[in-house]
Amino acid sequence: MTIQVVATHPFSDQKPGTSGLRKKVTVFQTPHYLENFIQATFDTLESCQGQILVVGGDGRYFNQPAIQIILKMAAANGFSRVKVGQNGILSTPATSCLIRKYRTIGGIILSASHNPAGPGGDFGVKFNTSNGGPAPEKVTKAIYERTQAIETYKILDAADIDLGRLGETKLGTMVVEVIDSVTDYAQLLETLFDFDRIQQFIASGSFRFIFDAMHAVTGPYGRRIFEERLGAPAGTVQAGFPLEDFGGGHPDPNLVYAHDLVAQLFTDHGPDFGAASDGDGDRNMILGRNFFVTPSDSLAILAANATLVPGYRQGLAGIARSMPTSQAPDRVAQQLGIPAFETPTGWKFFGNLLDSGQATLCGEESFGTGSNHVREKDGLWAVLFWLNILAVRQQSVAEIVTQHWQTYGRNFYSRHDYEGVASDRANELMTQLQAKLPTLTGKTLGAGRVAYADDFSYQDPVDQSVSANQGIRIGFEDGSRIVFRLSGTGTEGATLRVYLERYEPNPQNHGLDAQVALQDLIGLADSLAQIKLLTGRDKPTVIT
Ligand code: VG1
Ligand code: CO
Repeated sequence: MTIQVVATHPFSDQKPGTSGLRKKVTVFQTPHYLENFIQATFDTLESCQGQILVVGGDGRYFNQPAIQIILKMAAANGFSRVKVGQNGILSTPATSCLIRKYRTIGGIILSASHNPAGPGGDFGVKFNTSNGGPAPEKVTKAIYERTQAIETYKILDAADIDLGRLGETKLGTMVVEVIDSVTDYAQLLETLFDFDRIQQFIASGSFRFIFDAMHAVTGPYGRRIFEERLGAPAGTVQAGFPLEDFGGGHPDPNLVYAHDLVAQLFTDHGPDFGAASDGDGDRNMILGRNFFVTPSDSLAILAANATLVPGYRQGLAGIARSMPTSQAPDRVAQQLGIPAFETPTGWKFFGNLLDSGQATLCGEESFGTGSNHVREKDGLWAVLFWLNILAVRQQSVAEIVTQHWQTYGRNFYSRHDYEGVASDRANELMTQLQAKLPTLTGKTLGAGRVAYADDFSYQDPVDQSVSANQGIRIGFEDGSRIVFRLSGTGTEGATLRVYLERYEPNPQNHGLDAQVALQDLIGLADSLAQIKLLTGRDKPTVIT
């Protein structure tokens, strides 16, 4: 087996976005495209010699061919061992767990999360560093710079590895270790939650739940943990086998894309609890019977109930949320007397807070919740957290949430997405909005006075790095907010995200539909940003 040094040329578009490099599959299939990005990633490491790497993906189309290439490149670059999930399957949180448990130099996750898969769909590459978390901005910047200067990459001339067979194989001098995709991760979760109690709760027969894996990566995890370990009846995990095209669906756990699950929960005789995860297993949606829990409320409720769960019995150090996430978790932090952090969008910004022990729970409005057990958001972890709380409190999801609102008030919240907008239109919208910002503070708009209007800039409290232009926020004196951002995960055109939030202390009004409660802010967002005019759309593509 010989090491080939292949001549290549830079591709101008290899800049990672909110969560790794995402492109159409056909782009990744362009000769040298994947190889360049992988070599650039290896080149930014201090040394690959003798190091261990974790590799896996969400099972989408091109996952296995990409893994074969990465294994041969890892061997040629001097790694001593690669741990790879069986059949190429590793969820994002499971990868994070493995990197930490086996103290590897990092890991590569092949996923475009919930973006559609298949030959005409999307593919993605994420690099996680030795703490198990997504590469911070300084690393993704270095990788990008390297892609712009690359001239050669190294690859071993060898046959493909059988990824279906557990165990070790040699690739040159490197060991490829095909591992069970679930075991290590399931063991970690077992240390955090009261599995016996959840098991009894399920066995009691008074509680029924379903989990929708949406034909994506969490199928094997859900079947092993919920059905085999916790004894939930067969069929609890739906769409539980990963498919290369995710069954033609869009594995984004929200009210729009998880319609099969939603239809089963929004009936009077449906299950008591329903949950779904996304393509790579890091997101979660939580439903009760006829009840939707917003991700922001979910974070707040997990925080408020954390001491009911063994892994968090000793209390929380702090709670961190992304800027567009509602302020509901801040109210819990205040009550608990612990710090609340506000970071830019993307899990990489939680890394330093978790590593330094300042935050225990983190969350994003985009159906992402997690904790210091790994360095990624974790879909199944959130579901188990809820199951543990439900098993202890023996109340319905709706009761738990409405009681939470009675204690803390309700932060009405919604996100309106305008997908597939022409990039120049979206940029114009943001530019004209930016230009208005200095004139807004102190003005009365609708029923409220503007307390601040700015483009969010974050200084990391640990390494002092600054991330500017992280979203336009308009905050009102009563705590209401409108936030505008352009997505950093799409592969076609632009997606405008408008985040709306209003605080309501009065329990008499808590039953309102969020869209009704936020109606004034929705109108205001349009008049401020000229959304209809500039996007040419009269309504959002997706409302969550
Ligand atoms: C979106 C979400 C963000 C999340 C990111 C990755 O980013 O808004 O909160 O961290 O996806 O999630 P953007 O830039 O499109 O708004 V995942 O599940 O794709 O790894
Ligand atoms: Co994801």
